[in-house]
Amino acid sequence: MRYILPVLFLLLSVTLKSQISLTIEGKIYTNSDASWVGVNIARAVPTTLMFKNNSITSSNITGYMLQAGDEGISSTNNNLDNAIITGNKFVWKGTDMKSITHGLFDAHNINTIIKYNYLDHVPMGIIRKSANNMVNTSGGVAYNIVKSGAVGINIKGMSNVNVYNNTMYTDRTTSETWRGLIFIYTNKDITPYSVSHGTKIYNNIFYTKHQTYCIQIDDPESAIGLESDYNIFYCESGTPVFYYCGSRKTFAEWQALGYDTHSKVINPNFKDLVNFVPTARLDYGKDLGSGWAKGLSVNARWGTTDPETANQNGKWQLGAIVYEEIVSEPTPPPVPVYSGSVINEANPSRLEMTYNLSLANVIPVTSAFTVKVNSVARGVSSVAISGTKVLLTLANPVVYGDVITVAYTRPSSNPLQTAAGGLAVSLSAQAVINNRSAPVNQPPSVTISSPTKGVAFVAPATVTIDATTSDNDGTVVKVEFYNGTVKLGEKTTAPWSFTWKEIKEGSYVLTAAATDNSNSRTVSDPVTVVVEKAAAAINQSPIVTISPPPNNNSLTSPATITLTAIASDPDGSIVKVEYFLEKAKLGECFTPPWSCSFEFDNEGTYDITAIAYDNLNSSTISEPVSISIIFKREYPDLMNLYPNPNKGKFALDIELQSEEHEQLSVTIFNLTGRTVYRDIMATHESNKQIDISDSQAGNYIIAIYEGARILSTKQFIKQ
Ligand SMILES: [Ca+2]
Ligand SMILES: [Ca+2]
Repeated sequence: MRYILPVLFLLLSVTLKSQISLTIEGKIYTNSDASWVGVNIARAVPTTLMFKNNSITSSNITGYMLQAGDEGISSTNNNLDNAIITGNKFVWKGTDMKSITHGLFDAHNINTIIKYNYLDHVPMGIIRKSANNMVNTSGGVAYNIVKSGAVGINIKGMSNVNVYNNTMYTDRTTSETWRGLIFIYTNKDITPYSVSHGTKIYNNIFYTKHQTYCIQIDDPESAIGLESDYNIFYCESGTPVFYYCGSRKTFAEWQALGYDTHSKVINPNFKDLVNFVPTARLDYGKDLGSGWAKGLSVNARWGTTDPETANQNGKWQLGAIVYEEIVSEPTPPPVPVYSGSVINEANPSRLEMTYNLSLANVIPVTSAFTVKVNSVARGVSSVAISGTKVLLTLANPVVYGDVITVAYTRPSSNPLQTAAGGLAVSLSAQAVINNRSAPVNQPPSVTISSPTKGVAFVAPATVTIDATTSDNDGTVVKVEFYNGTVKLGEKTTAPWSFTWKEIKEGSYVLTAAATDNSNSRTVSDPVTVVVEKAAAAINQSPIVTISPPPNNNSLTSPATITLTAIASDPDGSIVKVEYFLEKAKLGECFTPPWSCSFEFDNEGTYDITAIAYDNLNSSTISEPVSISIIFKREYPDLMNLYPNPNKGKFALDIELQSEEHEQLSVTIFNLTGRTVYRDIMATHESNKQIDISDSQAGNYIIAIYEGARILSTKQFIKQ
């Protein structure tokens, strides 16, 4: 009967291809027999095995503590595929360090999940093995604590074993073990060999007290597909060491082989060597996906129920123990604080806003910024970010003295922010430092456009000086006019013209000095003008005739003759009349009517002349008048003038003695001898209407000439 049941099961399984379930949970196995062979899991038929929360304590020096699979190729291979072995505690109490007791033995099955187990002093900890090149497609060895064995995890002739988040510790000396905490090698027990490809070693803690191997790769075949990274290695007595295809490697040499690039050599600082809880989170791990996210809690204990677990949280932690998520208020990222803005001389179109933190290269739209220059909006063409600065390119550059403000309105998309996400707040108009330097004032220009060089003037001259001015960057506010160093005058408004009067003869150097609104002054090129002496006016000589004394044909010697000169000057006045007999001066008079009386004692005929002098001392000699002191005869009065006195309009009647007179003319003088009227008498004209009403009131003399000879004179009064 004992043998029939397995046969029946076998028949059933073959016939029905049935899959049975086997759960072994919460059992305590204690055996102190050195030859005990361990707990052997039945596997005659395909079995879904759950080996959970059991405790095995033994001292056996060979064999197994748990045998969940075949030692060699067998018809029962794979009957325990997909087994789950979890939460168990294995304590070996033997003393012979050379013992090869297999702890958790799982061979010739694939995809086993071996989790949350605690192995203490077990000579050969966890074994995954096949002799026929088995390849796992899932499962793995994860979150186990393996303490003080000769080997931690043994992989022999089986591919794709995942070794994740285990805590492995050994205090064995190099003489007490020659194997690594992980030992991978080709199964050469039978031919053909069975290989160990594709082992993945992530997030584990390797702690050796002495320099025993952390990872041991026994042959090149076992390095094929090997991945190892994000682990912690620590050795109390030097660099962690590795074994690779016959050579001992330091950690650096191991890394040089391409392994554990991101791994660290640090002390995990276990709180104790019982529960192996690190003092602090070891946040250096690789995210292995949700299927591997649940580790052992810091409170995990082994008994007959599940050890407490904890989910990975935040950055993955290493080793078997995972700290619970620390729930705390998220600290908001610091907000970048605006500190000021400036526009510099070197780039007058660029407004630089500065914050106290570096900004991410997230560019807000230009409309998020409002720039005003002298209260007028100035376009923003583009926005750039450089470190702590926001660089706004303005549509036009600013100039010296511009008053500039910048405001920022946080847009809904792409606001100013730090890489950590701290958002800059909106800003009302902020003053911008304008570092543009003052432009250098350009002096005004000035030239004298008139007069031009060499123009001649005649004294007394009047010269109008015209200045032409300009100022490229301002206005001319004053022009001063100079003769040499002597200022003639100035103007403060255009036209820039100055009239200089009463200039005497000479040569003059004229300049004009223009001053602009920035008080810059420019002096024009000089213009030399010459004022020439006025040409002397040609003085016209006086006119003088002697009015013959009446009855000069009938004078009886001795006779007193009063001579009267009719003297006038076209451009001046008569100042003196002298009378001569031949060359002998008879006398002179200084006032009109230029009459002098002379005594003639001797009979005879005398030629008398008069010389009239004008105010410029020019003189004219009259025609001589011949006087005969022999005869006595009356001289007829030729003319009658009426009315007399008059207002300048009067009639003149002339009674001619004969018709043999030559051309007659009429001249009227004032008492200074100036001619005020002259006219020709037509032939046979005996009556004439005369009008000198424009002349001044006073005494006038009217004379009738025949040619140059005065025939008669008469005095009258104009009222
Ligand atoms: Ca200027
Ligand atoms: Ca004159």
